[in-house]
Amino acid sequence: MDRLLSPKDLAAAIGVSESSLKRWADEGLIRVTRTAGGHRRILLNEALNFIRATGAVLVRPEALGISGLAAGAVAPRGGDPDQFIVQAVIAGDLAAARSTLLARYLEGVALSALCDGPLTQALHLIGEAWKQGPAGIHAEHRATDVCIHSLNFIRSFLPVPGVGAPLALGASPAGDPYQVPTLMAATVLASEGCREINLGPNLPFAALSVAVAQHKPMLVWISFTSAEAVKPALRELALVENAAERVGAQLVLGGQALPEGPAGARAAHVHSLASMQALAAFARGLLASRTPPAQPVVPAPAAVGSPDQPA
Ligand code: B12
Repeated sequence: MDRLLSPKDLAAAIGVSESSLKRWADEGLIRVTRTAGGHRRILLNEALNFIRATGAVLVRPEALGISGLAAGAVAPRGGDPDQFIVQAVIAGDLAAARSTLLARYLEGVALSALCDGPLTQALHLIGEAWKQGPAGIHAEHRATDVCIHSLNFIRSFLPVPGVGAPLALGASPAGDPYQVPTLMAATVLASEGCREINLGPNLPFAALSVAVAQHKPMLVWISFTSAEAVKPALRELALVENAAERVGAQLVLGGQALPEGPAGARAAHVHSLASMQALAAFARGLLASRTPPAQPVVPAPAAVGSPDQPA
């Protein structure tokens, strides 16, 4: 998202004066670039990070120029926005699903919570529909597509990780056709500051092992959803375990088809986790153990989230 906003655009979007916005920029609270003529400009992603980090309220979202964020496209005020997302995914209403998801993300809700919450709830509910015959199957495909588009939409607004950011790489095993859970893992890890490579569904472990050796990630994830694919995959898991160990990567297993219970004789670098929030917390722990603590660069929410004060 290379779009540039003027301080006036962002000020209008969050209901503060242009002079306050310029002051925050000059104090380094929000990063700006300068035009040839010396005017301040703010990258759209930077503006969204600022809104999310400070808890600023979007009073005129249309000023950001993101189509679909305007009132009417997102959950009506007073309603439960997560249930609005659930219903939008089930109904195949991409515009409503992705806009409300972005609005929730900008309110400060963790992407991992949105994945574990409304997106998964919608897919689980729709999973009952296929039992009622062919009419339900097309709805599964449509809901899957809505989730994929919505996750990629959010992905395009995430902070861009630096070239040196740790890498996470993952997939679903051979015979497992499910696209959403492995995409969720990738997007959640990106939202935690990782570079990510999602190799998608139906990937043989021999191929995953080669990718691990080549890219040397910090973290490898595998998502198991298909009950048929999980048993043969687990018999071959040693291939990926060994590849991960050789490059010093942590291997994280998850998904509804993964058998519950103790990991047995699994190696210390192999972990089973139950949710996207657990994956996010695990990644945060790994990242914190590798990088020095960052200095806060944004003001406390009250300083910019409240209606404007004179500059
Ligand atoms: C969409 C869908 C399909 C689509 C997939 C489209 C696609 N390209 O992705 C299609 C139509 C192909 C399909 C096919 C089939 N499906 Co289907 N499908 C679903 C459905 C509705 C959604 C799957 C999904 O994306 N879920 C969303 C994910 C995010 O939810 P989750 O897996 O619970 O993930 C959470 C955690 O497990 C965890 N997690 C997941 N991965 C990872 C990874 C890591 C690293 C970590 C830490 C955590 C983690 O975090 C997630 C968020 O909280 C499910 C319903 C359901 N309950 O999930 C049925 C479901 C999985 N399907 C089912 C069945 C029976 C089938 C079919 C046999 C018949 C059919 N419906 O046509 C075939 C078999 C396919 C195969 N080869 O295995 C059953 C499986 C029952 C079982 N256990 O055997 C389900 C549960 C439906 C049901 N209620 O009966 N399906």
